Amino acid sequence: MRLEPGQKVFVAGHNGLVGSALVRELLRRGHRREDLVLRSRAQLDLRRQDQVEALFESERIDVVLLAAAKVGGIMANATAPADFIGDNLLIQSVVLDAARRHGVELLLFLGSSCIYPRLCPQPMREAHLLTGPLEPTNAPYAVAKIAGVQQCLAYNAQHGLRYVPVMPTNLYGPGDNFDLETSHVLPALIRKMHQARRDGASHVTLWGTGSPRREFLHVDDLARACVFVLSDTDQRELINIGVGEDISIHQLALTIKGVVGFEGELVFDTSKPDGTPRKLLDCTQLQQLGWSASIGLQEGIAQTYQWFLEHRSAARGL
Ligand code: GFB
Repeated sequence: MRLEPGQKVFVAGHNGLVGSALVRELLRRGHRREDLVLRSRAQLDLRRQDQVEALFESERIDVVLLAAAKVGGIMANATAPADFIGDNLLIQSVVLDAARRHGVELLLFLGSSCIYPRLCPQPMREAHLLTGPLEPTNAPYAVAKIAGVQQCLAYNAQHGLRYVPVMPTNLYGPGDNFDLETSHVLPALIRKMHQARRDGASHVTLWGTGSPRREFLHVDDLARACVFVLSDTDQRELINIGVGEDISIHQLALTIKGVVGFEGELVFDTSKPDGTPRKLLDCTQLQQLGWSASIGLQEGIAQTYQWFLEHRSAARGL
């Protein structure tokens, strides 16, 4: 089964960074808004089996895009590990179980590049899953996501379904979380540099040494890749989604500094954790299927900064 307009598609987590991008991409590809099943967190608690069951009973859902998850940056993972493993295990097993029992044949599950071992050979291939110890700062989250990947593959094997686990690299874009305690590095640095410029501050403080390397994918590219994989291929196995190159956190900070126009110094607070030394995905499989990212990092940061300026009052964490 492939994703196509006319099907009833449940986008779980449609108000989040990934879910909102998936909705934009579905509409761009000809899906009608009235065919999308969308529920806010206040309307539906995905951790609650009774509520999820009631949704599947009331709507004849054909396809599920599971973009709802408890996510956050390095400090959020460290301070709320129970939520990161507990909420994610609940959400994914409740939704996958309900989907399967209600005859949903096609589902998208989003993992994260932190499921690969901390010292994984770079770039990281799909086959590197479960070949070594995890990064401790996000092990509870990674274990939950690994369970989700395995659950999809097991459902496919046992029930002949197409529950596709995709593995995105670090994401950013419009709708991101700009809360300095819980966000990922890219929105945090946009906000820090913006405020420093506005206040005439002499420096901005970064966490860690600045030497870890990360790969950043614009969420619109991610959404295009996900809809491509479901609509234009028969992929069922785990597949990486990235841009194919990484940069150091220090280089990222210099790029954001240039976009925002902050002219002060960068200071590194080495009492804060670095996390995984490097996370670069090998995207050969996706390229062989015919897809590659198109939004460059400088362009994507400029566009995200513009979004931040226009939505400051509404943006999460502000
Ligand atoms: O984006 P980030 O929080 O997550 O941090 P991870 C990336 C790197 O940026 C780390 C550094 O080395 C941070 O120490 N950094 C520097 C900062 N300044 C800042 C700052 O102001 N805020 C933040 N947040 N970081 C998460 C995982 O790992 O990424 C999750 O914890 C998930 O499980 C997600 O995989 C994609 O890339 O280290």
